[in-house]
Parts: sequence; C-alpha cells; structure tokens
Amino acid sequence: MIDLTTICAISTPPGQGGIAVIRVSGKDALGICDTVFIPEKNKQKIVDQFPNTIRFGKIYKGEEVLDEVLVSVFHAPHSFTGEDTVEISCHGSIYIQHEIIKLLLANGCRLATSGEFTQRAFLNGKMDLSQAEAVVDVIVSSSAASHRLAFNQMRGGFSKELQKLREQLLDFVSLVELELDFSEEDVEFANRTKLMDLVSNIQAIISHLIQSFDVGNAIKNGISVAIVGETNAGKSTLLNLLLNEEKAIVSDVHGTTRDIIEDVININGINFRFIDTAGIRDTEDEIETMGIERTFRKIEQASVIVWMIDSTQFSEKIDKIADRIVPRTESKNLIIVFNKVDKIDEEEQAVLEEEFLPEVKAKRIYLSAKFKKNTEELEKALLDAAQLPQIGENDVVVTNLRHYEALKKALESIERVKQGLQDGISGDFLSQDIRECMHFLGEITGGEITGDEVLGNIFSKFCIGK
Ligand SMILES: Nc1nc2c(ncn2[C@@H]2O[C@H](COP(=O)(O)OP(=O)(O)OP(=O)(O)O)[C@@H](O)[C@H]2O)c(=O)[nH]1
Ligand SMILES: [Mg+2]
Repeated sequence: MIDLTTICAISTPPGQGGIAVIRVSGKDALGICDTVFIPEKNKQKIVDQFPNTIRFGKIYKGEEVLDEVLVSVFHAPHSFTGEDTVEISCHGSIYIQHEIIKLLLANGCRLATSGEFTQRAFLNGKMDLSQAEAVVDVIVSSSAASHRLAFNQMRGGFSKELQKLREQLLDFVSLVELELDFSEEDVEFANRTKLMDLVSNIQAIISHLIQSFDVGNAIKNGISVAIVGETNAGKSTLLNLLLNEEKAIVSDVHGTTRDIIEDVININGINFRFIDTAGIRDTEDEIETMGIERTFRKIEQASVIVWMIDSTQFSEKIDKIADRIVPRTESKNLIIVFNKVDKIDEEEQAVLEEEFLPEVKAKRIYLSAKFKKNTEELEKALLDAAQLPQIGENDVVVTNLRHYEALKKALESIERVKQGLQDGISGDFLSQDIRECMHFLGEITGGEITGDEVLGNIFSKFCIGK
C-alpha cells in the first residue's frame, strides 16, 4: 500500500555547508510549507505559486524569523517523486536545518525514511527499479567510468535493453502458447528452427550482460591490486607513492607491515583499490605469520598482482617466493616491479632483464619507489592490466549484484528452454520456462517485485533525504 503522508528530510549531506536543501513531498507538501514560509514580495501562498518556479522569502518560527530561503515548487506528477514537492534552500547552519525540519514535523510532515523519495518515484512510475538503484550509484560514483555507467542506467539504458529482451520473450511465448490453444489440431505455428534462433539470440544477450558484471563491478568498486613480495622490497613505499600520502609505515626493518592496508585512488578516470600486504618470509612470529596468510588470501582475491622485488637483493631466496606467488597468479594479471633501481647500475639491470624468471609471463617495470622514478610506466601498466574495454555512453554494463543474480537465474531458465526445444518437449513446459525467464528479468526492473520487504531492503541502502 502506498503511504500518502507528506514526508520531509534534509537532502544535502549532514553537517554545515553554504546552503542546505530540505525536501518535502506528498499531497500536503504545499500546504504544510505555507504554514512556515512567507514570501518576500506579494503574499501569494505556495499552493497558488506556479509550478517549477522559485520564490524568495522567510521561514518563521512563531513570530521569529528563522532564515531567509528560496522555495522551489513542483506539482504532481512533474516532480522527482511524482508527488507535490517543495524544496527549501536554506542557509547551511545545522541549527537552521533542524529547526525547519522540526517546524515541518509539527505541521503534519513525517520524517522520510532512507531512500523514501526515490521509493515513491519508483512506486509512482517515474522510474523502474533498476533506474532507482542507479540513483544511488550516481550519487556515490567517484570516477569517470563509474559515473558513466551509473548515469546510463539511471537514464534507462539498462531498462531499455531488458525491455527489448522481454518483448522477444513475449513474441516467443505467444507463439508457443498459441500452439497450445490449438493442441487438438496438432498444428505448429512456431517454426522450430526460428524458435531456436530466437532462443539462442536471447541466451547470447543475457550471457553478455552477465559477463559485463566483472567489468561493471571492477569499475564500480575499483580494480583490486595486491602489492606483494618479500619483506623490505618497498611495497609500503609504493603504496604511499601511489596514494600520495603517508598511509603505511615505511622502515628498513623487515616485517614492518603485518596487516592489510588498502585505499582507492583514481588513475585516468579508473578507480584502483591498492592493497599493501605483509612481506613474505619465513618467520617464527605468530602475528606476522597471520599477516602473511592474509597476503596469500589477497593474492587470490585481487585481479592484478604487483610483485615487488628488491633489485639489490635478488638471490636464491627469490625462487622460493616465486614458487609461492607465481602459481597463484595464473589467471590474473601479474606485474613484476623491480624496485630500488636507484641502487643498481645498468649492467645489473641488464642481468635482471635477462635472467629473472624468463619463463614467467608478466609486464616488468624497473622502478624506484623512493625516488619516484618510472612511476608513469607503472601507472600505464596498471591501466593495461585493468583490461577495461572502452565503454561508450550507450553500452549496457551490469554493476549491481542483485541484477547479476537475477540475470543468472534468467539464463538458467532460457537454457532449459533451449534444451527443451532440442528434446522436443511439449509446449506447456516450454512456455513455463520462458515465463520464468521473463519473471527474473522483471525482478530487475521491479515489475515483478511485490513484497514490501524486498523493496524495503533495496531502498534501505539509500541515505535519508534521497
Ligand atoms: N634506495 C631505495 N630505497 C627504497 C626504495 N623503496 C623503498 N626503499 C626503502 O626500503 C625500506 C623498506 O621499505 P618498505 O616500503 O617499508 O618495504 P615493505 O616492502 O613495505 O616492507 P615490509 O612491510 O617489511 O614487508 C625502507 O627503508 C625504504 O625507504 C627505493 O626505490 N630505493
Ligand atoms: Mg610494508
């Protein structure tokens, strides 16, 4: 059931800013705001104010003027939520913001719950669920790539793709079900080869969307890069260099880093999540051993591995570490970084270039983390290793785990349809599987979600005021 109470919340970030925006939405939004706002010029009420206009005036707390504000008015259904909406832009004082909210509550508003404005936009048909979810992604996007994906999804790019799929499925199921209606006569309206083509096409589109999740996830959450290697190789120095901040402790004591340290930075519009790890060595120290176990776990989880080697120290010890690192990086991108090249001469570097594990396929960089030499080359190697395809404005890439799960279920159903066609199973079984596939696709856009609990769960991830 749609709750029609008028809701209000501060939509700008918590704390003090230049200005703050308070949003009021619901059937009494205009009237409630009239109880606290008096415009500067004529005394026209907000309920009489033209929609999509802004007025200057004062907010009163009883006789006292609380603030000078701007009030923007939108009429249903032409607002974000689809309801009558007022946005009050006030000065950014925390006191003023809270006082205005208190006044609105006293005059009949209820405080909005997390994501309630967007939830209403969805319930009022202003956007489908995947678009509503993209609103959050747009808000939190922190790189050009994640912004582009989220924005495309919010504008309905993904929804259109799903709509096309559903239409194809509908064509398909209609043909199959038509046959069922005439089952006595044993006719075949749907040419089996044509059906097979159709189902293969749908399967390919769904698979493609599923595959895009790896890229989408990497863009949204950052590409994970584990910096690993022997103790004292300069891993923490490199992390600090990349982050441009003294995040990790650096010292010439072996075994300085014992836990995982990570942070995200943006290189050329792409977010990388760098993970500094405990140096690998044989040790009796219990805590250090636990740290090293974590290093190996991070190697498993990360998609790019930067293996750091102290160029001045490479010896038979390296083989032992190589045995522990190289087999774990087979399906990943490995970058070998020879660090501290400021301390070796050209001849020594040539030996490294020729003799260091020639059989291991990896990009090799000769770096001085301490003196910031060749860092650009490393950044370029990282961008190459990220292997992100160029994403155009209209490309659809799945970034949301819920969508990914639904697509996987849709794929299972469509694969059953394909198998069914091959096995010549009867039309009613085929139609059941096709309808199931449509159901899972519908879960993504929200058309097939009925439970309040599911919706509540999705919108609870939003912040209040959105
Ligand atoms: N000459 C030179 N010294 C460096 C370079 N990079 C790091 N160092 C020094 O090497 C020592 C170890 O650096 P760290 O960054 O702490 O090494 P780590 O790999 O994090 O070591 P653990 O945390 O013990 O595994 C420090 O004294 C650094 O100043 C470099 O490029 N050249
Ligand atoms: Mg360290």
